[in-house]
Order: sequence, then structure tokens, then C-alpha cells
Amino acid sequence: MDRILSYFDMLPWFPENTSTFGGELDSLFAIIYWISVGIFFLTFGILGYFLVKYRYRHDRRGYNYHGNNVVELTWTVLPTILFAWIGLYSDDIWERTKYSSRLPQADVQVLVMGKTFGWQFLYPGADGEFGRNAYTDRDNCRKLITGLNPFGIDSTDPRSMDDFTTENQFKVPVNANVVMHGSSQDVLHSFFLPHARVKQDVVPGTWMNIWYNIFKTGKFELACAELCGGGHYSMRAEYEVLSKSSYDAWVDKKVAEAIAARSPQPTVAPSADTATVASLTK
Ligand SMILES: [Cu+2]
Repeated sequence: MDRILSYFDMLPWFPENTSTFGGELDSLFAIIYWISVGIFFLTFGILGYFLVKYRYRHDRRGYNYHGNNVVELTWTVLPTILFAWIGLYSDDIWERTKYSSRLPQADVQVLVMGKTFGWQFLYPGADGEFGRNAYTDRDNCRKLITGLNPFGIDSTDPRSMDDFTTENQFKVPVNANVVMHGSSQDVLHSFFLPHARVKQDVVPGTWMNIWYNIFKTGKFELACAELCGGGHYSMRAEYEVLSKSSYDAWVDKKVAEAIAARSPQPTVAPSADTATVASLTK
């Protein structure tokens, strides 16, 4: 029987689950999947049966049928009960994963901005706190958003000094509550981490909450799950789940780069051991 079921069962097509709530979402998916499979075979079975039973016979006449209240009530009430039950049954996991009021205490916060066609990320740096930007001070910083400053960072805020951005790659620590706030520069995109069972539309002009806690280190795929234009296929990126120490080391390195990039560059005088291009091409 298991072999027959697994022939129809597409659930193993999912990538491996890596997030704390992913197992519960997979079970919910499996329940809805098997209910749908049952209803599919029931309705098409009845359809097939009636097709044969009431097929044309030259000695049988068709007749007008004016409805049957019992049948009408049954196929209205039963699906209503079923859908209400699915709604109530899935409410807890839905609230825990999607409700702003149920966001967990963040170990790491990251902003994500979708654009045609790519993803940009802003990290709060070593202090764990964002400076003023289009998320933390929406009214004042939205006008600072440009192609080069997608998060509208106010560089006069000292807390912004160590905030750093990455493009099409991001890293998060393992076993940590990662809380992200996502938006879009242009059209609807959908932030999709298949392994972590996370999918959230990001909408221009507002910030959506996203959170997850991944228990496995490694490299995984980020994709856009909203058909957003001609380059939609290219909105893929890789993210890496690191141990706490590797993650901290990466943050330190990115903070140092960001601070160096924002500081005035010292002019370097040519030294005696600097080979000129001319001497190399001789
Ligand atoms: Cu997209």
C-alpha cells in the first residue's frame, strides 16, 4: 500500500526542511494534499460512474430534473465545514509564522529590498541596531532612497556607520531567530526560502515582517516566487547559514569594509617598490 501511495505522493519532492516551524507546515501541507487527493478521486469517480450509468440507450428517454434540496444542502454544508476546519486547524501555525504580534525576540535583524531583478540586504552591523533609514524612520528617509542607497540610509546618523549592505547573497547564524523586514523598490516580489519553508510577498511602499530560525548550517537557495517581469528567473541568490562564531567573524569583516568605504580615503604616495604599469609591460 505504501508503494502505491508513494507513487502518487509528491511530498518528497520538497527540499529538505531546515527551519524550526517547517515540519509543522509540511504536515499541514500533507493533510490538505491528501484531503484534495481524496476529493479528486471521489468527484471524478462519481462523474465516471454517472457517465457510464446514464449513457445513451435507445430505449431510455432523458427527463428534466429540477434540483434536490438534500443534495444542494449536502454539497454546500460539507465543504463549508471542511474549509472552516482547515482554517481553524491551521490558525495556530499561521499566527506563529505570519502575525506581527507573534514575531519572536530577534537575535539578528536584516532588511531586504527586492528590485527588478535582484535582492539587497541591510545589516545593522556590530551594534545590532540600524541607524536612520527608510525602515526605522520611514517618513524622513524614504526620500533618500536612490539606486545607490536603496535603503535610504541617513549617513549623518552615527549608528548608520557600521550598517552594511550586500547584494544577492546573505548570511544568517544557525539556531537564531532571524527577523527580517522586507520591501520592494518597484513591483511585487516574493521572498522565498524553500528549505526554510518561508515565503512572503514584499510590497513597494510598506515593510513586511518575515522570521525564521534555521537549525542546519550550509548553503541554500533564495528565489523570487512572484512572476515580476522578464528577468524574474534571475532573482535567485544563495544564502549561507553559519555557526555563530563564523557569522560574527563575517559581520566584523563586513563592518570594517563598510566603515573603510565611508571614511575619507587617504592619498597614497607612490613608493619605491610600486611597479609602474610601464615597467611591467616592458
Ligand atoms: Cu521578483
